[in-house]
Amino acid sequence: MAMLSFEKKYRVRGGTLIGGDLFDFWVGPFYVGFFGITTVFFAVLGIALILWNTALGPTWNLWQISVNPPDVKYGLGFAPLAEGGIWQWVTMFAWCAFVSWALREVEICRKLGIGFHVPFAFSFAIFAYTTLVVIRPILMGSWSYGFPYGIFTHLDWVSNTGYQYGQFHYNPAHMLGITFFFTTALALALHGGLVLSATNPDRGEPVKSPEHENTVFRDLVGYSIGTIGIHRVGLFIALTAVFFSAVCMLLSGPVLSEGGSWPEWWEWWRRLPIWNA
Ligand code: 07D
Ligand code: 07D
Ligand code: U10
Repeated sequence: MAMLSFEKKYRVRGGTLIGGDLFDFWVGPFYVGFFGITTVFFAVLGIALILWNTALGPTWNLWQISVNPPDVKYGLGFAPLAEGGIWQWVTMFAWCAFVSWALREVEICRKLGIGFHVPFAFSFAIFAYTTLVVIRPILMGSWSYGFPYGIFTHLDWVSNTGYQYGQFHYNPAHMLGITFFFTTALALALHGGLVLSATNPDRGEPVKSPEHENTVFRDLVGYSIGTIGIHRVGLFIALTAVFFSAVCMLLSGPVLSEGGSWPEWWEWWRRLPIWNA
């Protein structure tokens, strides 16, 4: 996108979190910054370790490559490199790369003088990842509970972990996570559709106003949340989806112990005293 006059004003020094002018410049379209360097540093180290792990065998098939967490017997200690130690280092580097990326977003927002909504949102993704590979394993006493870094193996982990609780769909926080994810898709479809319908008319037709957009929903359901409101609600439902996903995994294991059953959890409902009244 050509934004040359804007870039002249915006591409000036300042706003960095640490390091002052160090790395405070752009390479092509990318802002570099101290945290750009740390992102690249940790990403390259992590990728190198994944390549090394793959070189140890047994396959170079992209779909089957997997960096596996240590065995349960290593608990929360360091495991030998070839037996899960690499997974532990990849986890640290990945986490540092994700946090560096978030801090780079913060610096860019500071330079622009805008809010921190984008890094705030990304921090929820980091929180979900941290829940799965750091917080939950620590609460359960072993790094073995983290998920393996492989395209198909991480799917196996999700499936296996799900079946360890009988029927994972009965996990109430999982239900909330799914509901908010579905709602996010609905809201984005409505928003994308509505904006295009008003602002991208047929050739020769005038572009319509936010009044038209509001009216569609006032006529349809009696209320329009408005043009700023839809972005607030969109951010809220997306972040809430991720938040409840993290909660659903904190409940599965640390609270409802392994081998527990989510369907049985719902017995509290049948045990309510009102049914005996
Ligand atoms: C579109 C933005 C672009 C990002 C992309 C992902 C890599 C990994 C690494 C070979 C929406 C880039 C991928 C860098 C390559 C190696 C070692 C984001 C967009 C295109 N998953 N997951 C995928 C990750 C978890 C689950 C696809 C990452 C949890 C299910 C891709 C993480 C659980 C399914 C992928 C992560 C889980 C997938 C597409 C981290 C619960 C699928 C992702 C770091 C959350 C789908 C084969 C996508 C698939 C899929 C990446 C974590 C479940 C490979 C990086 C453990 C059920 N996951 N995932 O589009 O086709 O995201 O899998 O937490 O069905 Mg996964
Ligand atoms: C963790 C990703 C973080 C990503 C980061 C960034 C890069 C860079 C570079 C592109 C959280 C990575 C970036 C690597 C890439 C470039 C250049 C996001 C994360 C930091 N489930 N389930 C969820 C559904 C079942 C199970 C969440 C649906 C079964 C388990 C969501 C169904 C069983 C876990 C969800 C369904 C089961 C989940 C995932 C339907 C299996 C989790 C979204 C319709 C038998 C996971 C915190 C998420 C979770 C999770 C949806 C079915 C098990 C709500 C719709 C019944 C074990 N499931 N599920 O959390 O909560 O994203 O994770 O059947 O661990 Mg489930
Ligand atoms: C929104 C919006 C809105 C808009 C918008 C958008 C939301 C108001 C105004 C934005 C939306 C879109 C554009 C729509 C599409 C987006 C999605 C569907 C989301 C998913 C996005 C992707 C899949 C793209 C992912 C691409 C990324 C993350 C870029 C990758 C870039 C890099 C790796 C370089 C990063 C630069 C850094 C860290 C700074 C330092 C740079 C250098 C030193 C120079 C570069 C050096 C390198 C690249 C080498 C380093 C190597 C690395 C990191 C490892 C690479 C891996 C290998 C395997 C080699 O609301 O409306 O409109 O537009």
